[in-house]
Amino acid sequence: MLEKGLVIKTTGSWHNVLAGDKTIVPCGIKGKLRKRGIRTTNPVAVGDNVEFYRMENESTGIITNILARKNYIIRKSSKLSKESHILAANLDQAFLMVSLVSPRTTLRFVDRFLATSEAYQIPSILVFNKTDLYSDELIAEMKQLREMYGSIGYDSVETSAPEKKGVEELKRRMHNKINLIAGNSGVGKSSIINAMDPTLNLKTLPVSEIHKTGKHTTTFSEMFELASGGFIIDTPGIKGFGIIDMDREEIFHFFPDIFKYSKKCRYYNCMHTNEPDCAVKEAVEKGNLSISRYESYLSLYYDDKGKYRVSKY
Ligand SMILES: Nc1nc2c(ncn2[C@@H]2O[C@H](COP(=O)(O)OP(=O)(O)OP(=O)(O)O)[C@@H](O)[C@H]2O)c(=O)[nH]1
Ligand SMILES: [Mg+2]
Ligand SMILES: [Zn+2]
Repeated sequence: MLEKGLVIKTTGSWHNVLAGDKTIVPCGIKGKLRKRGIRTTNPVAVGDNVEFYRMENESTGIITNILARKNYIIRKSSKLSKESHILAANLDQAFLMVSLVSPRTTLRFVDRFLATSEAYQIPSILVFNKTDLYSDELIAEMKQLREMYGSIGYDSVETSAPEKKGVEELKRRMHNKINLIAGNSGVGKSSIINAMDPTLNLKTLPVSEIHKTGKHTTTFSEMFELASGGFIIDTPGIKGFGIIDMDREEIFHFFPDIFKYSKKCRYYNCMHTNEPDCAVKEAVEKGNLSISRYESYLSLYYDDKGKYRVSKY
């Protein structure tokens, strides 16, 4: 019998498929599937909706079809390679976890992530974690940042793992959706997921230990079903979305606040750098557009040869 399922984990040639009856069926792939579609090293990714058959023994299965993807995020297999590795598919939204202390997330990192999420057309939400460690100054800074990003259209949530702050709000926002969680190593992604659903019991490490190994604690791609409903992908090794190439001339399209002002620039092909009568620069001078956002834009614009790679974060 042909069944439909959701790929929740991939390890080499095996793919764990969550079936309609809630059982998890390790599946191989029908040979023919491998040749189709985009040039990827993995034909099936976490988040894929698939059709599969169970084998006679019923404990394993074979995937025969991948249903059309709403979106997907990729990583290039190597710098020169034309082949990509699909990290995850069918994301409903992404949560970028940031912290203002230990470790401090840079705004450059935040803005690169948000621009990439715009390019992928994946709605993003900021999560300010470790608020229990913030001084009064940092609380004030967080408030300003939340207002600034909120005015562009990015929601944010304040969380603390030990205090369980914001945990219910995250559960609500993630309910019945496929959610990606990203952020620098040590900001507390796994800790917050554990706070949302202690049965998941993900491995976490003190920040001091992370620096010693230089590696993310989370090292493989897996999707977890939350007891409160919905799925969450705790991203390993990638701090952001993986690689995306943008043409230099279109980078400002992925900064909604800059894009808004760009329509009033004198030149239709204004890049908002040195051109006269640039409405973007005027907005920065008047304080209507955040300087840090503009600087993030420039840092992407002046990146190597106009192509920017998110892996450079
Ligand atoms: N004070 C405080 N510490 C936290 C909070 N969240 C996480 N931590 C600590 O920060 C350290 C790193 O947390 P992890 O959850 O492992 O971080 P991660 O983002 O999953 O890191 P990677 O898997 O390496 O990407 C651990 O020692 C946690 O206990 C928080 O809200 N407040
Ligand atoms: Mg982790
Ligand atoms: Zn301009």
